[in-house]
Amino acid sequence: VEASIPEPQRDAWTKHQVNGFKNKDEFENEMVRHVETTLARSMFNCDESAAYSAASLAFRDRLILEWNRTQQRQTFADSKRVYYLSLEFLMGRALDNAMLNIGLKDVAKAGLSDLGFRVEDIIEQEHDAALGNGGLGRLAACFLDSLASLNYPAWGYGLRYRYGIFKQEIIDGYQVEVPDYWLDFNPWEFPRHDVTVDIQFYGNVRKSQDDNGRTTAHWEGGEMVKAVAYDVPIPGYATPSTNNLRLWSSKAASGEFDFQKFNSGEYESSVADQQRAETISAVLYPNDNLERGKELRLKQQYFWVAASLYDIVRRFKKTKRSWREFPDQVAIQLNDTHPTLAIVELQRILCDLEGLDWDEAWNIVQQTFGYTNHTVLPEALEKWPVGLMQHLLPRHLQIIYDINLYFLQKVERAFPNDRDILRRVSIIEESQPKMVRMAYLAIVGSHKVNGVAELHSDLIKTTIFKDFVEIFGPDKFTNVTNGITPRRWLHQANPRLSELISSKTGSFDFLKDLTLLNKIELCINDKAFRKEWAEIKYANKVRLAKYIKSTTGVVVNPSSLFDVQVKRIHEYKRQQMNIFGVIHRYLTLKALSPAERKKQMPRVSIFGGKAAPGYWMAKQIIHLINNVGAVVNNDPDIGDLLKVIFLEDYNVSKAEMIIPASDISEHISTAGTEASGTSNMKFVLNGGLIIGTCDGANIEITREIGENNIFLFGNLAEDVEDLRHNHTYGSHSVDSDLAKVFEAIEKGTFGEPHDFAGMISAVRDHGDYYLVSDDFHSYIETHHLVDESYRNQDEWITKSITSVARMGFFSSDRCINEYAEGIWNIEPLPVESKDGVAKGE
Ligand code: TH1
Repeated sequence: VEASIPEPQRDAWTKHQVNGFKNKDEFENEMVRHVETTLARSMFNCDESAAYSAASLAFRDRLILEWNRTQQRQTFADSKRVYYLSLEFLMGRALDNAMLNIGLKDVAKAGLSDLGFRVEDIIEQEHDAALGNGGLGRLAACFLDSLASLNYPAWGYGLRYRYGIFKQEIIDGYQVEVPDYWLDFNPWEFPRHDVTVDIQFYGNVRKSQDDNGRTTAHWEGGEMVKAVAYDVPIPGYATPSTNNLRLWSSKAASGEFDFQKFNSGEYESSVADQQRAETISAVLYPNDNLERGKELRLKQQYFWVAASLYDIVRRFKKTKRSWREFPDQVAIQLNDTHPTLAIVELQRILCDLEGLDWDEAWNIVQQTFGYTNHTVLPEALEKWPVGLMQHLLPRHLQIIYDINLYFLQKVERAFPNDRDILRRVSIIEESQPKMVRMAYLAIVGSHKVNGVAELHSDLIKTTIFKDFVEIFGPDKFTNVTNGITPRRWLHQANPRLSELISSKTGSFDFLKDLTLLNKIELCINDKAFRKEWAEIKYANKVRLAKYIKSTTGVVVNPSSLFDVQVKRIHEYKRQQMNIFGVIHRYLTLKALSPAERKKQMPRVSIFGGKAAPGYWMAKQIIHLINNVGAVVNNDPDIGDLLKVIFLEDYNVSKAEMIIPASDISEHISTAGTEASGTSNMKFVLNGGLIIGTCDGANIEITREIGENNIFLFGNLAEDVEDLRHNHTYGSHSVDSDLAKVFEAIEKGTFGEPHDFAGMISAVRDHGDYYLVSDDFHSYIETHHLVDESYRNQDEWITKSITSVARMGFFSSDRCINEYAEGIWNIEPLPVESKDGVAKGE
């Protein structure tokens, strides 16, 4: 049905066009209106929470208008769009970001002040949107910010989990998980009850033949679940472009209840059906860099992928183009292998539903998809049992077998004398049980495969995907080094630093072109600038110290060297090496005379991060950190010389406070294991130095900022294999300093030694897979260098300013432009702003 208003009535619409507030007065007007009508409250019961709600609703109204205009503009332009498929979007808070991107934070600040509130307190009211685990989910969020800011026609597609990543509490030194129910009041999402897709599971496949002998597959029976769209507006910075993030929520397909069952008295089973359907989008799997192969996870993946593809295809069909043009209109990026079934689903739509023949369909599929790999850890590479796939998605398994057959035939023709290569590259692993290798399927079904930092992209080409480079040639494999959005990670997290930089560079243009930061290197000898630089860092440390006092009760001295490691707890990230190093420092301090002690550089070791609930070793690490803190922080011999802090429930909004307060941060993964890392970029951008291994993006950071400005240590990726081999077959003994640390733990210095036996034996008795002992000596030595360097504050500040000046490369804007040009082949859509000036390229 045509829903457009007829021409004669349109005048009335134009006359009443809504525009949203533009100044303080109009903002206040909107605030009061929302408090009194939308929220049904008044000035007599408007607390900070209500003020947050009203302010968000006022900003949301503005966003919706630009969002509608952006969508109309994109539809009208009819150009190619990119769809970013990610199971995780770690968005954090939206209000501050909306204020800054729209450019009305000052207006809001003044308006809120008139109404009796401080803008900082109101921003603090918001609950983080935490639909992700760590780096992979936050990367997706940074990408959305850049896509909108650069005016690319782009949509994100994800799942609307009812529970995001759990909240972490620390009780008696142990991690306790609490569910994160975040949807109570969420002004940033719009339910689209009219945008739904029915998703099929289970059932069976029937084949029919037409008069021409053409066979068609029919997927029949099974279960239906309904996908309902929820849309989240994504504002660009300093542009009216507002893109869409569409999150799918699951519901029972037959309305509220199965009425027949309900009426016949089977209340319980009809409610159970409904609950089973809603379970699909109920909870985010809390594993980072680990795949556990649960059926519900596969259901989530197909549910989200099928709904998204239906939506994308529906949009394409409206353009009435021929299928051949699909890849000219649509680019789909797979954020890791989690959405790989999209490849199979598009092939199914084209062959089974639209009647294209296999080769033509497969051509379209391959041209449409790009696949980003984020890890080489074997335990994170997705594999699904063939039996499970057969049961849940019978038609998809057939298609996977056909894709594999044609692929292997091609390989056989190209490598006629190599029997083993077929076994190695087969999408089906011939194990017991047989498994579908999702990364291989993703490679075969995409036109480009990229890693996320140079070292990582090189590693995948020479290790896990080596055979595929031989088969497809090297051009299919490329690198796009990760980036971060300077809007959130500089301007929002560190407003005073952003202000100072703008005073020297002449404007806030560096937030759109981060390479402009290089201008501040010219101010390196400007005394006042350096002083202000140091004062800002100190003020950020004071703020963090206050937070530490209020949440842990521990008083830390803001003049100490703040040493931060905040990220998911994982053996490969080596928080265990850090805490062993802290224990070594403690033992060393204890052995000094009081006079010698006074000469040492005071430190605060700050940890934060969640352990996956089933990751026993990671939980032991958290426990040890807390126990060490309990001893060290209360030792009168030590005082301010060493404090050990574990910050509970590390998340995006806490990162925005912690990162600007760091002097040095730790990025110390075993070489070759951290694909990129992105917090390393955030710390340096905020004037913190880093200590790290030659891994992931640390290497490119070093290249950009210069090796004098970073503390690198440890073995190289190329040596890891040999070292591991020696642990197993050669003579191998634990580093002598580390042995003393183990001795102290085993004596009971930090509580019940038995609690930490696993951590010690992993290094001493089980091959030290993560090379903690191999790197320990150089780690400790490098920390001495850090202490010495920090003593010379003048030198330290020079390093800090120089590093920030040279961080331009790590903007996610650069990263998105590389994807757009090298993988998606899309252009930004120029925007006419209301004053008639064209923005965007
Ligand atoms: C992370 C990588 O570990 C990290 O190095 C990288 O900077 C980040 O992705 C962004 O590229 C990954 N997170 C996950 C999460 C899951 C599975 C694999 C990875 S890799 C669930």
